[in-house]
Amino acid sequence: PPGITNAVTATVRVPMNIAFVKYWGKADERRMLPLNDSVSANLDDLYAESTIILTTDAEADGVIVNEVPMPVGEGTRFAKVFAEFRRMIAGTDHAQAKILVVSTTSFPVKAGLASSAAGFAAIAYGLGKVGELNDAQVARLARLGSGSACRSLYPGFVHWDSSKTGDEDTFVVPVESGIEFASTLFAAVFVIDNKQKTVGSSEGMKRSVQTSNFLKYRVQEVVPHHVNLIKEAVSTADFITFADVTMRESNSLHAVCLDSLPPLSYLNETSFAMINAVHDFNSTPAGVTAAYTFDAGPNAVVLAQLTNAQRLISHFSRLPWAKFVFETKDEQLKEVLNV
Ligand code: 2P0
Repeated sequence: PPGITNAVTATVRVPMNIAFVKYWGKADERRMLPLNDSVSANLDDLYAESTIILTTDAEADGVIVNEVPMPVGEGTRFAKVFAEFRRMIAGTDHAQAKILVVSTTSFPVKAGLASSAAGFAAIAYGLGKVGELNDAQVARLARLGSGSACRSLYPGFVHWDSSKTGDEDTFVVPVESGIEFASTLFAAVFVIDNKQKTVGSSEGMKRSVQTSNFLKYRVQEVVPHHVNLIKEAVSTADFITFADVTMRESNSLHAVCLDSLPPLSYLNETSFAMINAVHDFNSTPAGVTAAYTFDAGPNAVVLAQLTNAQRLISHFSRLPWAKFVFETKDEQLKEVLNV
């Protein structure tokens, strides 16, 4: 900003991630520790870009997201992240500086596509650069902003390990061969409804922890089994197992949501039509070649191997309600899809 001279700055870009084994429930709300492990991969075309400025010339901290100033006062997640960052850099030259953040996202935040995860991951990564923090500190700052944000910091598939609870612990780890497997896949994001969700994730997971009996079974039995299966599937490039676990996980999350009281119903009729369309697609002689996953909203993310892109596009183009945007690293495919 004009007039600011005494500053240290960094600009970073961090993608949003989509979970295949879902995080749903906190063991510790203050420290943002999850009840269960989760596994995700980044959608590289959907990213947040943040410029972080540490300066003694500003009067107060400030955050602007897509040109809109955000509240940063006490009780906000920004304030929590900034306070922890200041503890981390106590005693250094920048300890007295104010923090300014200017972020933009490559996707409309209100499209219901991305939670705040990419934004907080970018802020944490940027703060890590200006504050010279280590990876564990950056991941912890991201987690404080938004739990799932900590998974955006590594490429390929990543595993957020709920058993690593110490402040110095490395709790996000890349999955073996995760970069290689991710490079064979693409994601189609189906924007089914772009209205803001009625019950946010944090509130929704709190309700599930308090009221859902099925959540206990999910945390103790279902998730550990799925984590093992999906890590093995990723490292052996076994798409069928990956797809099976991904769809079961999404269904398990939404079963817990319905088992909460009052129930949380994030999926709508079109979401279920989408689920059926993917199972139809998978019941041709080509076998299981696509997988859906839904977060705390009705929009679908469909994963498939690049080799099946054309088949998938022609299958879904026939469905009048299936408007989608593609995410792919494959330049040739981008050209074909005209994205
Ligand atoms: C996930 N979700 O694993 C799950 C699946 C939504 C459904 O993580 O309260 O924004 O900031 O930790 O990370 C969304 O929740 O919640 C989420 P907080 P977050 O991606």
